[in-house]
Amino acid sequence: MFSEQSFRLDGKIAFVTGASYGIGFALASGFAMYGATIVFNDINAELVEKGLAAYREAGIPAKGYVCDVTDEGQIRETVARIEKEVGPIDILVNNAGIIKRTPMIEMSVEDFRKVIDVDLNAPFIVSKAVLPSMIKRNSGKIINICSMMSELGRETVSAYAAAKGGLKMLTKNIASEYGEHNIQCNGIGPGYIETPQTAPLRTSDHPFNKFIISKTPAGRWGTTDDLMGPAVFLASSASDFVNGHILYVDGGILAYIGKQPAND
Ligand code: NAP
Ligand code: GCO
Repeated sequence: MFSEQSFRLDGKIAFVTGASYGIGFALASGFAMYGATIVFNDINAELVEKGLAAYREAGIPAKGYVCDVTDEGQIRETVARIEKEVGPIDILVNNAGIIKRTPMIEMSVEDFRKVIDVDLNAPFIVSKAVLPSMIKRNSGKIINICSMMSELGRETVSAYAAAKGGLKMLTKNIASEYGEHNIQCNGIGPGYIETPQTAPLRTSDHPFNKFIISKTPAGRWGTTDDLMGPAVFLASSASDFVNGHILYVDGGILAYIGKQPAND
């Protein structure tokens, strides 16, 4: 029955990948505000220590694990450790991701494969490791961090768009295959958000900066705060009948043809 408690996450354990900083850190912080226990990983000890310090500063008693999300052995071991040391994972956010901006015909196959590995293969690997326990408990939430590039292409991001387009369909497939076990798998598609990943695009002299602002009805870049409420909703029982949906949090980019350039 819906109530004001429906958005609460008390007693839930949330595992957010790649969450030492950036979007992952923000989503985990939002979950903590609503009562969740936070577990995260990152690719090296330095980043995990950086993340632990940031969570401590925010008053969040998070636990951090060092592992590479593309390595199935490391992921299986880490999930087993989390379930032993903290408890069963109720909420999984496949957030860890990379991007390589190179014209496609100049991109090496190795670089293309690396982006696909982190941004698409890893969400498969981590979800595959977490789902059996969710099935046993007949309950679970998986949130995949998609992108504008799940729907749109642009120059230099062929590998990233291919991965994020695939992640949209992996999200729908997990929803289809495991929905009968009261598991909801949805995506969040952030627009253009101010994080280290987009920092190169936000320099004052970069034409992309003005371009994005002209393409966004909200007339601004998004912040990680803009993503926290949608993530809490998808992690909570308030969204128990939302499944296979990609929630675009983009200030309206996907709805908008773009502002007409001023007559110079
Ligand atoms: P970010 O600042 O680059 O953070 C990504 C995190 O994932 C970093 O901590 C990164 O570690 C970690 N990571 C990368 N590869 C990993 C691996 N193999 N194993 C474990 N951790 C790994 O990115 P962000 O901007 O916060 O984006 C987070 C997610 O949102 C990504 O999936 C991204 O594609 C997506 N997204 C971002 C935007 C945006 O505008 N920023 C918009 C839409 C979607 P390192 O520091 O070592 O790389
Ligand atoms: C880019 C940006 C985008 C954002 C995001 C948009 O180079 O176009 O990095 O890909 O990161 O994915 O939703």
